[in-house]
Amino acid sequence: MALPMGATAPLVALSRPLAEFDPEMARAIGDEGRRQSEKLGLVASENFSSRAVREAEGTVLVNKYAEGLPGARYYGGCECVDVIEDLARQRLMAVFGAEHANVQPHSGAQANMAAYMALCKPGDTILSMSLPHGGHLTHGSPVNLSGQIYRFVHYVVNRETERIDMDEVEEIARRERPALIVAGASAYPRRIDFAAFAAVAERVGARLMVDMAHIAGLVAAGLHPSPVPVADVVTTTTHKTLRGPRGGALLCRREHAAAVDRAVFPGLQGGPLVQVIAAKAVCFREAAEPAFGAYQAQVARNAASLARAVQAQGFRLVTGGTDNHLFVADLRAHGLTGRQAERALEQAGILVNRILVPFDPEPPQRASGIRAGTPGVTSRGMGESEMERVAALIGEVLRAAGRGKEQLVQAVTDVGAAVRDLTGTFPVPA
Ligand code: DSN
Repeated sequence: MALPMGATAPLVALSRPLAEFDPEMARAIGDEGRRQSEKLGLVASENFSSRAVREAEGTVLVNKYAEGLPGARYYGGCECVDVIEDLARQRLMAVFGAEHANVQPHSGAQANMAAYMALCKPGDTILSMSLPHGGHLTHGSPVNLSGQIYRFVHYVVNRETERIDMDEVEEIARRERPALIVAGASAYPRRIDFAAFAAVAERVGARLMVDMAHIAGLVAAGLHPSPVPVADVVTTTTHKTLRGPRGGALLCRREHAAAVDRAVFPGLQGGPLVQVIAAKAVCFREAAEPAFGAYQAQVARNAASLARAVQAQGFRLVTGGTDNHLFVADLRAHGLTGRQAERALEQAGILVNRILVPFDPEPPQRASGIRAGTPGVTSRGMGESEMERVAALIGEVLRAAGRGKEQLVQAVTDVGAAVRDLTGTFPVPA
């Protein structure tokens, strides 16, 4: 980088490239890039953001404080970041047809807490999906702040169908009279009937919040019914199917706008991460393009194809399949825990995560299932024929893991080579 003649020592020091100033960190980041590229990432909540998204995040915006909202900040010099945050808000509202948006939450967890804070008082009853049945930690788990501030009660899936049973949701809602009902999940492979949730909420006098973090990309593309017209507040992350930077956002009806904005700041957060807001705005622009719809349709086709092929390998899928971007395989019949399966697959370069299946007898550290999704492999350009190959590789590793150490070592060698071949053919976005 060209520095002015006579630049002072501090300026010279602050202008050193990362690789020169901190080679140890540059190497670690480079290693992570190689890992992402060489492994087959099937973690359902991960994706590969575009170069434009990453460029927006790695900018001078990291230098700016901007507490408050566009036009009403607590710092001077916010005229440029006001433009950035307004672009993000407007684009997000346009993608989902919402009346109001807040793009400041640092994460989905923060967005969920903001929604509770906007709609409830401490101690209020909230009805949400049980975590072992596909819900989320921030939907009232006792180890999460949400479960400590509010009185959460939970619905579970039906034992036979493993799907949400709206009659049971209504029965609990009538009994418990929650102030808020939460719909949305992090490991539920089926379409969620948000309109039915809204009807129950209306009948029992509750508000409805939807956490659409996992399916936001599918919703944006019209491939999953949108919660926005029927929910009081919708929360999301921006990095899963939506394929943006890591972060959160809220959408709501105009009547809740002030409460939602106040809950985010000053309720929960201080200065927003303006560099992430800029990257979110780029992601929302991508989400408005026709290519994004085609990508989401391929995510869903790939998930259906991978799920079918894994099933054909003899594995039981929770609910028998998928309507969205992910599936959950129950490994109990194969004598494997989720943790054993996750580890065996990782040795072969295939990344999934262990997960509880409905009515799981195992604790979460072991779990009986694995969750896999297709947002990442679809961003790499893989299609249905690759999904069939991936399912065969998964089957080979898991069958070998069930047989014993020696068989697993051989399978890991063979499958590892096939994974390297596949990931070499389908590179990650530059
Ligand atoms: N941790 C995310 C997931 O994997 O689903 C949800 O926050």
